[in-house]
Amino acid sequence: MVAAASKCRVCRGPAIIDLPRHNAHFCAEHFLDLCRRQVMKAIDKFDMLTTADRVLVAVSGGKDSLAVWDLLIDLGYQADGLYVGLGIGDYSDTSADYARRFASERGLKLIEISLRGEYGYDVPTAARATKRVPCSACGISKRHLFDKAALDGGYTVLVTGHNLDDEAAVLFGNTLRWDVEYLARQLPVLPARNGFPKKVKPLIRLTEREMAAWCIVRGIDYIVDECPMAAGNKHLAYKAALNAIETESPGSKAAFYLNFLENMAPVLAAATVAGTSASGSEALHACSSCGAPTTGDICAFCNIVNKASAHEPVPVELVMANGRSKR
Ligand code: Q46
Ligand code: ZN
Ligand code: ZN
Repeated sequence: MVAAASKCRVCRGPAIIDLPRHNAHFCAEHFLDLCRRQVMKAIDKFDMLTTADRVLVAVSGGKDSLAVWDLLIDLGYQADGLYVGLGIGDYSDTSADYARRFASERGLKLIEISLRGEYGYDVPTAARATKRVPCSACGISKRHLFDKAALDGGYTVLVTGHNLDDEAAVLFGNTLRWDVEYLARQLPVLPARNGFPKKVKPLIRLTEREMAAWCIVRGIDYIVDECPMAAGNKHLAYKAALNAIETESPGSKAAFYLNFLENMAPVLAAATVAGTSASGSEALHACSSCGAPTTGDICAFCNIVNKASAHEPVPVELVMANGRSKR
């Protein structure tokens, strides 16, 4: 990860990681300190959490969600985990094992929900039955179940492990299209609204690489493989483009996203309040099937449940093979 002779910026001891955007190297102890400080800074700046909150962390078994759970516990927050079994073949089986092991080794509570066991479908089948791309069916399912679990469990905040790379990639996509509605909503805190819990992203100041390093230094095992259904997802291309820019100009990725939050998000928020954007203008009412907030008669989740649970199970390989041939 770093040249042997490099020294920690703080203690001059042997460094384990170089962080070009900070123009510095760090030893294990001071790297962990830097990560904690970045999380505390994000939490403070956006009023994400207090130690009185009951926090639910959505965990996937990957590095970011396990790292954010670990960081919050380390910083003194009360946080339980939530794992949703998406039924994406071996990937889901393996990722569940990592999430369970992390929780049991630390004596933490992990709530588990199985799409197939409790709702009669999985993500590959939902993609086929609804003719959606897998990430769309998956995202609708996860968002609904995260919200429901947080509200049913009496949690005051739902945490996700989205990091700087994730948020910068989404911002890049929204900016390429000048999608003002999405840009106006791209904030690291969404306040609680009727039927929705408060949602926060404490890792917005830390990168994927830093979260992988956090897990290695802290001895956290996580699923390294990407979800097989992510192949072809535009966000991967946006991340690659941003990484190429970052290599040429360290710090660009953080400046792109964090300066958006600082300089552009307030302008968009003011424009939205003034009524120049249609975002949030559609009235929400209760889904006639599950009661969740929706603009239609039944919500997108119930629509997926209805179609996918009636469909014969579709193996992940089949959806991927068809997806590739269409691209
Ligand atoms: S799990 Fe689901 Fe992701 Fe896999 S199907 Fe797409 S959205 S890539 S975070
Ligand atoms: Zn040091
Ligand atoms: Zn519903």
